[in-house]
Amino acid sequence: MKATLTSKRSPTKSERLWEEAKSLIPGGVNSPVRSFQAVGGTPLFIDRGFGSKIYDVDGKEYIDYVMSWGPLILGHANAELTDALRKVLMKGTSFGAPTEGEVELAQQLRDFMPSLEKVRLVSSGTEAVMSALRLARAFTRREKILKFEGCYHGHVDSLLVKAGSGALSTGVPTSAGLPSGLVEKTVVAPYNDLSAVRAIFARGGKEIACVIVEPVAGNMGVIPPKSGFLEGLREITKRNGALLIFDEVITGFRVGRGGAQERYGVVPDLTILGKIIGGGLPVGAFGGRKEIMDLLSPEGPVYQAGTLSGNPLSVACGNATLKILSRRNAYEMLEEKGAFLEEVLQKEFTRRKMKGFVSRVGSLFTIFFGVSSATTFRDVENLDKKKYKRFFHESLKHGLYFPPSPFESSFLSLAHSAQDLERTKEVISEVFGRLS
Ligand code: KE4
Repeated sequence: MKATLTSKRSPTKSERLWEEAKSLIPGGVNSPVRSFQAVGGTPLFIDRGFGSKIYDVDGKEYIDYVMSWGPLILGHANAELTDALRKVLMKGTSFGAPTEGEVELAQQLRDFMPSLEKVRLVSSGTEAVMSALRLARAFTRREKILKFEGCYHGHVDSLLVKAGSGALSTGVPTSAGLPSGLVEKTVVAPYNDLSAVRAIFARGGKEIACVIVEPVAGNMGVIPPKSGFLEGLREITKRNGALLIFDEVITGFRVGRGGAQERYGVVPDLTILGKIIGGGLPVGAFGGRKEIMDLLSPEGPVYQAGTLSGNPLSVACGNATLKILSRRNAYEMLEEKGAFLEEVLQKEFTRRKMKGFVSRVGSLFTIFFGVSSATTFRDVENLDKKKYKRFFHESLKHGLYFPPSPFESSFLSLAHSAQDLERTKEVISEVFGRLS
Protein backbone atom coordinates (compact mmCIF):
# COMPACT_ATOMS: atom_id res chain seq x y z
CA MET A 1 0.00 0.00 0.00
CA LYS A 2 1.35 3.47 -0.88
CA ALA A 3 3.00 5.35 2.01
CA THR A 4 0.46 8.13 1.79
CA LEU A 5 -2.32 5.77 2.87
CA THR A 6 -2.66 5.02 6.59
CA SER A 7 -2.20 1.30 7.33
CA LYS A 8 -4.77 1.20 10.22
CA ARG A 9 -7.94 1.17 8.12
CA SER A 10 -8.77 0.28 4.52
CA PRO A 11 -8.44 3.32 2.24
CA THR A 12 -11.52 5.29 1.31
CA LYS A 13 -12.51 5.39 -2.33
CA SER A 14 -11.37 9.03 -2.49
CA GLU A 15 -7.94 7.97 -1.24
CA ARG A 16 -7.73 5.18 -3.77
CA LEU A 17 -8.86 7.41 -6.61
CA TRP A 18 -6.45 10.15 -5.60
CA GLU A 19 -3.50 7.72 -5.64
CA GLU A 20 -4.51 6.65 -9.11
CA ALA A 21 -5.18 10.22 -10.24
CA LYS A 22 -1.77 11.43 -9.04
CA SER A 23 -0.07 8.95 -11.38
CA LEU A 24 -2.02 10.36 -14.33
CA ILE A 25 -2.81 14.03 -13.59
CA PRO A 26 -0.43 16.62 -12.02
CA GLY A 27 -1.27 16.69 -8.31
CA GLY A 28 -4.19 14.37 -9.11
CA VAL A 29 -6.40 17.34 -9.92
CA ASN A 30 -7.37 19.36 -12.96
CA SER A 31 -7.27 22.61 -11.02
CA PRO A 32 -4.89 23.30 -8.11
CA VAL A 33 -7.40 24.69 -5.59
CA ARG A 34 -9.08 21.27 -5.52
CA SER A 35 -5.92 19.59 -4.24
CA PHE A 36 -6.42 20.30 -0.49
CA GLN A 37 -2.73 21.36 -0.58
CA ALA A 38 -3.55 24.43 1.52
CA VAL A 39 -5.37 22.40 4.21
CA GLY A 40 -3.72 19.01 3.94
CA GLY A 41 -5.36 15.61 3.60
CA THR A 42 -6.96 13.82 0.66
CA PRO A 43 -9.26 15.73 -1.67
CA LEU A 44 -12.78 14.32 -1.70
CA PHE A 45 -13.84 12.85 -5.01
CA ILE A 46 -17.42 13.92 -5.51
CA ASP A 47 -19.99 11.52 -6.93
CA ARG A 48 -23.04 13.80 -7.18
CA GLY A 49 -24.75 16.93 -5.94
CA PHE A 50 -28.34 17.88 -5.26
CA GLY A 51 -29.53 21.29 -4.05
CA SER A 52 -27.15 22.49 -1.32
CA LYS A 53 -25.60 19.05 -0.87
CA ILE A 54 -22.72 17.11 -2.38
CA TYR A 55 -22.00 13.40 -1.86
CA ASP A 56 -18.50 11.99 -2.06
CA VAL A 57 -17.64 8.65 -3.67
CA ASP A 58 -17.79 7.05 -0.23
CA GLY A 59 -21.41 8.12 0.09
CA LYS A 60 -20.83 10.84 2.70
CA GLU A 61 -23.12 13.91 2.52
CA TYR A 62 -21.95 17.51 2.94
CA ILE A 63 -23.62 20.89 2.92
CA ASP A 64 -21.62 22.57 0.14
CA TYR A 65 -20.23 26.08 0.64
CA VAL A 66 -17.95 25.91 -2.42
CA MET A 67 -20.73 25.39 -4.99
CA SER A 68 -18.21 24.77 -7.77
CA TRP A 69 -16.47 28.09 -6.81
CA GLY A 70 -19.51 30.20 -7.58
CA PRO A 71 -21.49 29.08 -10.66
CA LEU A 72 -24.17 27.15 -8.75
CA ILE A 73 -26.15 30.04 -7.28
CA LEU A 74 -29.27 27.91 -7.78
CA GLY A 75 -27.73 24.82 -6.16
CA HIS A 76 -26.69 21.48 -7.63
CA ALA A 77 -28.81 19.65 -10.26
CA ASN A 78 -31.49 22.34 -10.33
CA ALA A 79 -34.57 20.76 -11.97
CA GLU A 80 -35.30 23.70 -14.29
CA LEU A 81 -31.68 23.77 -15.50
CA THR A 82 -31.69 20.02 -16.06
CA ASP A 83 -34.87 20.36 -18.13
CA ALA A 84 -33.41 23.20 -20.17
CA LEU A 85 -30.31 21.12 -20.84
CA ARG A 86 -32.26 18.00 -21.75
CA LYS A 87 -34.27 19.88 -24.38
CA VAL A 88 -31.17 21.30 -26.04
CA LEU A 89 -29.09 18.14 -25.68
CA MET A 90 -31.57 16.18 -27.83
CA LYS A 91 -30.91 18.63 -30.66
CA GLY A 92 -27.13 18.17 -30.65
CA THR A 93 -24.29 19.68 -28.65
CA SER A 94 -22.38 22.03 -30.93
CA PHE A 95 -22.63 23.35 -34.47
CA GLY A 96 -19.76 25.80 -34.92
CA ALA A 97 -22.41 28.15 -36.21
CA PRO A 98 -24.49 30.89 -34.53
CA THR A 99 -27.57 29.81 -32.57
CA GLU A 100 -30.62 31.64 -31.21
CA GLY A 101 -29.64 30.90 -27.62
CA GLU A 102 -26.48 33.02 -27.95
CA VAL A 103 -28.56 36.01 -29.05
CA GLU A 104 -30.89 35.47 -26.10
CA LEU A 105 -28.00 35.25 -23.62
CA ALA A 106 -26.32 38.38 -25.04
CA GLN A 107 -29.65 40.20 -24.66
CA GLN A 108 -30.12 38.95 -21.08
CA LEU A 109 -26.60 39.98 -20.13
CA ARG A 110 -27.21 43.49 -21.49
CA ASP A 111 -30.57 43.68 -19.72
CA PHE A 112 -28.82 42.83 -16.43
CA MET A 113 -25.74 44.97 -17.15
CA PRO A 114 -26.48 47.86 -19.55
CA SER A 115 -22.74 48.66 -19.78
CA LEU A 116 -22.44 45.53 -21.96
CA GLU A 117 -23.35 47.33 -25.19
CA LYS A 118 -21.76 44.37 -26.98
CA VAL A 119 -20.59 41.07 -25.55
CA ARG A 120 -18.70 38.02 -26.75
CA LEU A 121 -19.00 34.55 -25.24
CA VAL A 122 -16.00 32.26 -24.64
CA SER A 123 -15.44 29.07 -22.64
CA SER A 124 -13.80 30.26 -19.42
CA GLY A 125 -13.14 33.35 -17.35
CA THR A 126 -9.45 33.11 -18.20
CA GLU A 127 -10.22 33.21 -21.91
CA ALA A 128 -12.44 36.24 -21.40
CA VAL A 129 -9.73 38.10 -19.46
CA MET A 130 -7.06 37.24 -22.01
CA SER A 131 -9.25 38.53 -24.84
CA ALA A 132 -10.21 41.72 -22.98
CA LEU A 133 -6.54 42.56 -22.30
CA ARG A 134 -5.70 42.18 -25.99
CA LEU A 135 -8.65 44.41 -26.84
CA ALA A 136 -7.63 47.06 -24.30
CA ARG A 137 -4.08 47.15 -25.67
CA ALA A 138 -5.37 47.48 -29.22
CA PHE A 139 -7.92 50.17 -28.36
CA THR A 140 -5.47 52.35 -26.38
CA ARG A 141 -2.33 51.38 -28.36
CA ARG A 142 -0.62 51.01 -24.98
CA GLU A 143 0.97 47.91 -23.45
CA LYS A 144 1.07 48.21 -19.66
CA ILE A 145 -1.57 46.70 -17.40
CA LEU A 146 -2.26 47.55 -13.79
CA LYS A 147 -3.62 44.82 -11.50
CA PHE A 148 -3.93 44.49 -7.74
CA GLU A 149 -2.00 42.25 -5.39
CA GLY A 150 -4.05 39.26 -4.30
CA CYS A 151 -6.55 39.58 -7.12
CA TYR A 152 -6.87 36.61 -9.45
CA HIS A 153 -8.05 36.87 -13.04
CA GLY A 154 -7.52 33.33 -14.29
CA HIS A 155 -4.24 31.90 -15.47
CA VAL A 156 -3.44 34.61 -18.02
CA ASP A 157 0.35 35.01 -18.35
CA SER A 158 0.42 38.76 -17.78
CA LEU A 159 -1.79 38.53 -14.70
CA LEU A 160 -0.17 35.63 -12.87
CA VAL A 161 1.87 38.23 -11.04
CA LYS A 162 1.21 38.45 -7.28
CA ALA A 163 -2.06 36.66 -7.99
CA GLY A 164 -4.59 35.28 -5.53
CA SER A 165 -6.70 32.09 -5.49
CA GLY A 166 -4.84 28.87 -6.21
CA ALA A 167 -1.64 30.74 -7.08
CA LEU A 168 -1.66 32.14 -3.55
CA SER A 169 -2.94 28.96 -1.85
CA THR A 170 -0.12 26.93 -3.36
CA GLY A 171 2.43 29.57 -2.33
CA VAL A 172 3.35 30.70 -5.85
CA PRO A 173 1.60 34.06 -6.37
CA THR A 174 3.87 34.81 -9.33
CA SER A 175 3.96 31.83 -11.66
CA ALA A 176 7.06 30.29 -13.18
CA GLY A 177 7.23 30.32 -16.97
CA LEU A 178 6.28 33.95 -17.53
CA PRO A 179 8.33 35.74 -20.23
CA SER A 180 10.24 38.59 -18.50
CA GLY A 181 9.24 41.04 -21.22
CA LEU A 182 5.61 40.41 -20.34
CA VAL A 183 5.97 40.67 -16.56
CA GLU A 184 7.64 44.08 -16.97
CA LYS A 185 4.43 45.29 -18.57
CA THR A 186 2.37 44.32 -15.53
CA VAL A 187 2.26 46.89 -12.75
CA VAL A 188 0.89 45.78 -9.36
CA ALA A 189 -0.69 48.02 -6.73
CA PRO A 190 -2.11 47.19 -3.30
CA TYR A 191 -5.90 46.62 -3.40
CA ASN A 192 -7.97 49.50 -1.99
CA ASP A 193 -4.97 51.88 -2.23
CA LEU A 194 -5.93 54.79 -4.49
CA SER A 195 -2.84 56.84 -3.62
CA ALA A 196 -0.63 54.03 -4.93
CA VAL A 197 -2.65 53.97 -8.16
CA ARG A 198 -2.38 57.76 -8.48
CA ALA A 199 1.41 57.57 -8.01
CA ILE A 200 1.74 54.87 -10.67
CA PHE A 201 -0.30 56.92 -13.14
CA ALA A 202 1.68 60.07 -12.28
CA ARG A 203 4.88 58.21 -13.19
CA GLY A 204 3.71 56.57 -16.40
CA GLY A 205 -0.01 56.81 -16.86
CA LYS A 206 0.24 57.34 -20.60
CA GLU A 207 1.66 53.84 -21.00
CA ILE A 208 -1.13 52.07 -19.14
CA ALA A 209 -3.73 50.38 -21.36
CA CYS A 210 -6.04 49.32 -18.56
CA VAL A 211 -6.63 48.76 -14.89
CA ILE A 212 -8.20 45.37 -14.17
CA VAL A 213 -9.81 44.86 -10.79
CA GLU A 214 -12.12 42.46 -8.94
CA PRO A 215 -14.69 45.08 -7.80
CA VAL A 216 -15.09 42.91 -4.71
CA ALA A 217 -11.91 40.91 -4.20
CA GLY A 218 -12.81 37.24 -3.85
CA ASN A 219 -9.46 35.50 -4.27
CA MET A 220 -7.60 36.55 -1.17
CA GLY A 221 -10.69 35.91 0.82
CA VAL A 222 -13.55 38.37 0.36
CA ILE A 223 -12.37 41.98 0.60
CA PRO A 224 -14.97 44.62 -0.34
CA PRO A 225 -13.87 47.87 -2.01
CA LYS A 226 -13.28 50.75 0.43
CA SER A 227 -15.74 53.57 -0.12
CA GLY A 228 -14.49 55.68 -3.02
CA PHE A 229 -11.99 53.09 -4.28
CA LEU A 230 -13.90 52.05 -7.41
CA GLU A 231 -15.04 55.62 -8.09
CA GLY A 232 -11.41 56.69 -7.79
CA LEU A 233 -10.28 54.08 -10.30
CA ARG A 234 -12.98 55.26 -12.68
CA GLU A 235 -11.83 58.88 -12.43
CA ILE A 236 -8.10 58.12 -12.70
CA THR A 237 -8.46 55.82 -15.72
CA LYS A 238 -10.79 58.22 -17.54
CA ARG A 239 -8.44 61.16 -16.92
CA ASN A 240 -5.46 59.16 -18.24
CA GLY A 241 -7.11 57.54 -21.26
CA ALA A 242 -6.82 54.03 -19.77
CA LEU A 243 -9.67 51.52 -19.74
CA LEU A 244 -11.25 50.28 -16.53
CA ILE A 245 -11.98 46.54 -16.60
CA PHE A 246 -14.18 44.97 -13.89
CA ASP A 247 -13.50 41.29 -13.50
CA GLU A 248 -16.98 40.19 -12.41
CA VAL A 249 -16.43 36.47 -12.89
CA ILE A 250 -17.28 36.00 -9.20
CA THR A 251 -19.39 39.11 -8.49
CA GLY A 252 -21.44 39.10 -11.70
CA PHE A 253 -25.05 38.15 -10.80
CA ARG A 254 -23.68 37.12 -7.38
CA VAL A 255 -23.57 40.38 -5.39
CA GLY A 256 -26.71 41.68 -7.07
CA ARG A 257 -28.83 41.40 -10.21
CA GLY A 258 -26.51 43.79 -12.04
CA GLY A 259 -23.30 42.66 -10.35
CA ALA A 260 -20.84 44.89 -8.50
CA GLN A 261 -21.13 47.67 -11.09
CA GLU A 262 -24.79 48.09 -10.12
CA ARG A 263 -24.20 47.56 -6.38
CA TYR A 264 -21.46 50.21 -6.22
CA GLY A 265 -22.71 52.43 -9.06
CA VAL A 266 -19.45 52.47 -11.02
CA VAL A 267 -19.52 51.67 -14.74
CA PRO A 268 -16.39 50.08 -16.24
CA ASP A 269 -15.39 50.21 -19.91
CA LEU A 270 -15.19 46.42 -20.13
CA THR A 271 -16.59 43.66 -17.90
CA ILE A 272 -15.47 40.05 -17.54
CA LEU A 273 -18.09 37.40 -16.71
CA GLY A 274 -18.12 33.66 -16.10
CA LYS A 275 -19.35 31.08 -13.57
CA ILE A 276 -23.03 31.96 -12.94
CA ILE A 277 -23.77 32.83 -16.60
CA GLY A 278 -23.09 29.20 -17.52
CA GLY A 279 -24.96 27.70 -14.56
CA GLY A 280 -22.15 25.18 -14.03
CA LEU A 281 -21.22 24.56 -17.66
CA PRO A 282 -18.05 25.93 -19.32
CA VAL A 283 -18.48 29.62 -20.05
CA GLY A 284 -16.90 33.07 -20.00
CA ALA A 285 -17.85 36.40 -21.51
CA PHE A 286 -16.40 39.87 -21.99
CA GLY A 287 -18.27 42.95 -23.08
CA GLY A 288 -18.58 46.69 -22.84
CA ARG A 289 -18.53 49.85 -24.92
CA LYS A 290 -19.50 49.23 -28.56
CA GLU A 291 -16.61 51.29 -29.92
CA ILE A 292 -14.16 49.03 -28.08
CA MET A 293 -15.90 45.71 -28.79
CA ASP A 294 -16.21 46.47 -32.51
CA LEU A 295 -12.42 46.23 -32.78
CA LEU A 296 -12.89 42.46 -32.51
CA SER A 297 -12.67 40.26 -35.57
CA PRO A 298 -14.52 39.96 -37.92
CA GLU A 299 -15.49 43.65 -37.46
CA GLY A 300 -11.99 44.85 -36.59
CA PRO A 301 -8.32 43.90 -36.37
CA VAL A 302 -8.25 42.20 -32.95
CA TYR A 303 -8.45 38.47 -33.48
CA GLN A 304 -10.28 36.33 -30.93
CA ALA A 305 -12.08 33.02 -31.50
CA GLY A 306 -13.22 29.71 -29.99
CA THR A 307 -14.53 26.39 -31.28
CA LEU A 308 -17.03 26.03 -28.46
CA SER A 309 -17.66 29.72 -27.74
CA GLY A 310 -21.37 30.20 -27.13
CA ASN A 311 -21.86 26.45 -26.84
CA PRO A 312 -25.59 25.62 -26.96
CA LEU A 313 -25.53 23.59 -23.69
CA SER A 314 -23.68 26.28 -21.69
CA VAL A 315 -25.89 28.96 -23.17
CA ALA A 316 -29.11 27.09 -22.41
CA CYS A 317 -27.96 26.61 -18.81
CA GLY A 318 -26.92 30.27 -18.54
CA ASN A 319 -30.18 31.56 -20.01
CA ALA A 320 -32.25 29.44 -17.65
CA THR A 321 -30.13 30.54 -14.65
CA LEU A 322 -30.52 34.25 -15.40
CA LYS A 323 -34.26 33.86 -15.95
CA ILE A 324 -34.64 32.23 -12.54
CA LEU A 325 -32.45 34.91 -10.93
CA SER A 326 -34.66 37.66 -12.36
CA ARG A 327 -37.62 36.26 -10.46
CA ARG A 328 -38.81 38.17 -7.43
CA ASN A 329 -36.62 38.50 -4.32
CA ALA A 330 -33.88 36.05 -5.34
CA TYR A 331 -31.23 38.47 -4.06
CA GLU A 332 -33.17 39.38 -0.94
CA MET A 333 -33.26 35.67 -0.04
CA LEU A 334 -29.53 35.27 -0.73
CA GLU A 335 -28.80 38.34 1.42
CA GLU A 336 -30.90 36.88 4.27
CA LYS A 337 -29.00 33.59 4.18
CA GLY A 338 -25.66 35.40 4.15
CA ALA A 339 -26.63 37.69 7.02
CA PHE A 340 -27.78 34.70 9.10
CA LEU A 341 -24.47 32.88 8.70
CA GLU A 342 -22.45 36.04 9.31
CA GLU A 343 -24.27 36.61 12.60
CA VAL A 344 -23.76 32.99 13.67
CA LEU A 345 -20.04 33.18 12.96
CA GLN A 346 -19.48 36.63 14.46
CA LYS A 347 -21.22 35.48 17.66
CA GLU A 348 -18.86 32.51 17.88
CA PHE A 349 -15.77 34.70 17.48
CA THR A 350 -17.05 36.97 20.25
CA ARG A 351 -18.23 34.19 22.57
CA ARG A 352 -14.95 32.30 22.25
CA LYS A 353 -12.87 35.49 22.44
CA MET A 354 -11.22 34.28 19.25
CA LYS A 355 -9.47 36.72 16.90
CA GLY A 356 -11.16 36.66 13.52
CA PHE A 357 -14.15 37.91 11.58
CA VAL A 358 -16.46 37.25 8.65
CA SER A 359 -16.00 39.33 5.52
CA ARG A 360 -19.21 39.22 3.46
CA VAL A 361 -20.94 40.78 0.48
CA GLY A 362 -24.36 39.24 -0.09
CA SER A 363 -24.06 35.45 -0.49
CA LEU A 364 -20.25 35.62 -0.85
CA PHE A 365 -18.18 35.39 2.34
CA THR A 366 -14.88 34.38 3.92
CA ILE A 367 -14.13 33.39 7.50
CA PHE A 368 -10.83 35.02 8.48
CA PHE A 369 -9.00 33.59 11.51
CA GLY A 370 -6.27 35.52 13.35
CA VAL A 371 -7.02 38.98 11.88
CA SER A 372 -9.70 41.47 12.91
CA SER A 373 -10.00 43.31 9.61
CA ALA A 374 -8.73 43.08 6.05
CA THR A 375 -8.72 45.81 3.42
CA THR A 376 -5.75 44.69 1.38
CA PHE A 377 -3.51 41.71 0.69
CA ARG A 378 -0.97 42.63 3.39
CA ASP A 379 -3.71 42.17 5.99
CA VAL A 380 -4.57 38.64 4.93
CA GLU A 381 -0.92 37.59 4.84
CA ASN A 382 -1.10 37.40 8.64
CA LEU A 383 -4.21 35.26 8.85
CA ASP A 384 -3.99 32.13 11.02
CA LYS A 385 -3.68 29.43 8.34
CA LYS A 386 -3.27 26.67 10.91
CA LYS A 387 -6.54 27.59 12.60
CA TYR A 388 -8.33 27.69 9.24
CA LYS A 389 -6.94 24.25 8.46
CA ARG A 390 -8.35 22.86 11.72
CA PHE A 391 -11.66 24.66 11.11
CA PHE A 392 -11.83 23.16 7.62
CA HIS A 393 -11.23 19.57 8.72
CA GLU A 394 -13.42 19.73 11.84
CA SER A 395 -16.24 21.16 9.71
CA LEU A 396 -15.68 18.47 7.08
CA LYS A 397 -15.93 15.78 9.72
CA HIS A 398 -19.33 17.20 10.69
CA GLY A 399 -20.58 17.38 7.09
CA LEU A 400 -19.79 20.97 6.07
CA TYR A 401 -17.67 21.49 2.95
CA PHE A 402 -15.92 24.88 3.06
CA PRO A 403 -13.25 25.98 0.55
CA PRO A 404 -10.02 23.96 1.02
CA SER A 405 -8.03 27.21 1.27
CA PRO A 406 -8.19 30.28 3.57
CA PHE A 407 -7.77 32.52 0.52
CA GLU A 408 -10.97 31.53 -1.25
CA SER A 409 -14.57 32.68 -0.97
CA SER A 410 -17.46 30.62 0.33
CA PHE A 411 -20.67 30.67 -1.67
CA LEU A 412 -24.32 30.31 -0.67
CA SER A 413 -27.11 29.35 -3.07
CA LEU A 414 -30.89 29.65 -3.23
CA ALA A 415 -30.91 25.93 -2.43
CA HIS A 416 -29.41 26.44 1.07
CA SER A 417 -32.49 25.91 3.23
CA ALA A 418 -33.26 27.24 6.71
CA GLN A 419 -32.64 23.68 7.91
CA ASP A 420 -29.18 23.66 6.27
CA LEU A 421 -28.36 26.95 7.97
CA GLU A 422 -29.58 25.73 11.35
CA ARG A 423 -27.45 22.57 10.95
CA THR A 424 -24.50 24.76 9.95
CA LYS A 425 -25.05 26.89 13.06
CA GLU A 426 -24.93 23.79 15.29
CA VAL A 427 -21.77 22.47 13.65
CA ILE A 428 -20.02 25.85 13.75
CA SER A 429 -20.71 26.14 17.46
CA GLU A 430 -19.28 22.64 18.02
CA VAL A 431 -16.24 23.33 15.82
CA PHE A 432 -15.46 26.74 17.35
CA GLY A 433 -15.68 25.06 20.77
CA ARG A 434 -13.00 22.61 19.72
CA LEU A 435 -10.89 25.36 18.10
CA SER A 436 -10.87 27.47 21.26
P1 KE4 B 1 -11.89 30.38 -15.04
O1 KE4 B 1 -10.86 30.47 -16.14
O2 KE4 B 1 -11.45 29.51 -13.89
O3 KE4 B 1 -13.29 30.06 -15.56
O4 KE4 B 1 -12.07 31.86 -14.41
C1 KE4 B 1 -10.91 32.52 -13.96
C2 KE4 B 1 -11.28 33.59 -12.97
C3 KE4 B 1 -11.30 34.91 -13.40
N1 KE4 B 1 -11.61 35.92 -12.56
C4 KE4 B 1 -11.93 35.66 -11.26
C5 KE4 B 1 -12.26 36.82 -10.36
C6 KE4 B 1 -11.93 34.33 -10.77
O5 KE4 B 1 -12.22 34.10 -9.46
C7 KE4 B 1 -11.62 33.27 -11.63
C8 KE4 B 1 -11.61 31.83 -11.17
N2 KE4 B 1 -11.90 31.61 -9.80
C9 KE4 B 1 -11.32 30.40 -9.22
C10 KE4 B 1 -11.66 30.34 -7.73
N3 KE4 B 1 -11.24 31.48 -7.01
C11 KE4 B 1 -11.81 29.18 -9.93
C12 KE4 B 1 -11.50 27.89 -9.23
C13 KE4 B 1 -10.30 27.20 -9.83
O6 KE4 B 1 -9.33 27.88 -10.22
O7 KE4 B 1 -10.35 25.96 -9.88
